[in-house]
Amino acid sequence: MTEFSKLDHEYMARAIQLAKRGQYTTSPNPNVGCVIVDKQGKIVGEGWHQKAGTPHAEVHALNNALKKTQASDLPSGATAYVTLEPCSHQGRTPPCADALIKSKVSRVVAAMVDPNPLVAGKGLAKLKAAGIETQSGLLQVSAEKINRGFIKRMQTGKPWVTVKLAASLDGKTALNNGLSQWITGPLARQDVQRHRAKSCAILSGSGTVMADDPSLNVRYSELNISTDELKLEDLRQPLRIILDGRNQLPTNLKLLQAASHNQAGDVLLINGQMSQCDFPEHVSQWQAPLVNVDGTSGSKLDLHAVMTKLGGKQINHIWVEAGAKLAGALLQNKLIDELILYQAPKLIGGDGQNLFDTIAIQSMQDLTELTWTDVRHIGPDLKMTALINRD
Ligand code: AOF
Ligand code: ZN
Repeated sequence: MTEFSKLDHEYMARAIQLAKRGQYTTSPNPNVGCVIVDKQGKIVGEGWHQKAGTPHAEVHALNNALKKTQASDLPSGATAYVTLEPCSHQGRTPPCADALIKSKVSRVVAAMVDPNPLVAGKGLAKLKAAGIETQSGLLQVSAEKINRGFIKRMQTGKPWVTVKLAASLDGKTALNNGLSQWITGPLARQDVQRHRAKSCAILSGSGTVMADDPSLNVRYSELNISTDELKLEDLRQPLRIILDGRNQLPTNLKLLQAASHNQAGDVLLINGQMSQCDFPEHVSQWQAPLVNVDGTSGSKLDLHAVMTKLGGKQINHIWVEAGAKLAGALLQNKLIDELILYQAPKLIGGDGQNLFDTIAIQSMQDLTELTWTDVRHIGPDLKMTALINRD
């Protein structure tokens, strides 16, 4: 096991902080931060990845160091702390390993190895072969947390799936007549806007969009965010994916209308049969394979195939805002990674709608277990975050 000093931890923590500045903008690329420290332990350069297709974190940090020191070379004996292994491949930009070698850093510390098969250890090996001391694994758990979607897609081909639910204290998402707006308060809805903005795509089902006619977009003013954190011109609208197995969507829905000036993302309709409707340019369709599901009548969209398709479209992180049917189907297919529940201090009673519509289990061994990762107040409501336990 590599030993790291207290200062090593501090510099890497700073690099992770910098990486997070890209959380609204780097997709489908990972969030990466980099700190360059001189022999005396002074930070001489900082950088983070801002947008796919533009320079990586290491290049920004190296340039920043040269600018700050007003020298043509880095001070000798410098260390680079990077939250992800430096890349070794020629992608949209040249390999960062080469840039680090050229800059004559003495040591490179990475928080984690890059799960991208194009890199996967080759970046660190290249640095080592050039005589640079390399280490990996410092603050790895924290570094993994900021790129869960990217890591999952690289390792499995499927996106990370977060399901958002809003319910009353008695766990009901709507009255039994279907009315649900608004159980939770405005601050919870603002928080949802931020999650949407960080996601690559928002997924919903035809039942929900027919009932609520939502826009499923990000509204900059509702993010209540400083321009330091995100500028209006850098806002990305997530792809809006609607599952419509039975081709029942009417064409007059808000999200099927022509989107104006980057106010909403493109729409991908996933259906069991291609619809013959003439949709505006921002709407595309994909016909998913169907499967027979035990215990239900008829066939359903193959949700595993759907996720693999979306992974292939470089979607790292999906934010699901759907009803109990789709949430239940995702749960039964073991496709949910994380759950975010906004719970209002209200009681609905009666036979209001449940969070998940699933077939009844017969044994305690079949129940789904989760691990709470965060609980906090959001205005009058609670926000609870949990990961689904994997066996
Ligand atoms: C980033 N930012 O700071 C680092 C990355 O398409 P490219 O050329 O930008 O390459 C993207 C890949 O580069 C990415 O998947 C990851 O494996 C690696 N490292 N990527 O976007 C960075 N260091
Ligand atoms: Zn790179």
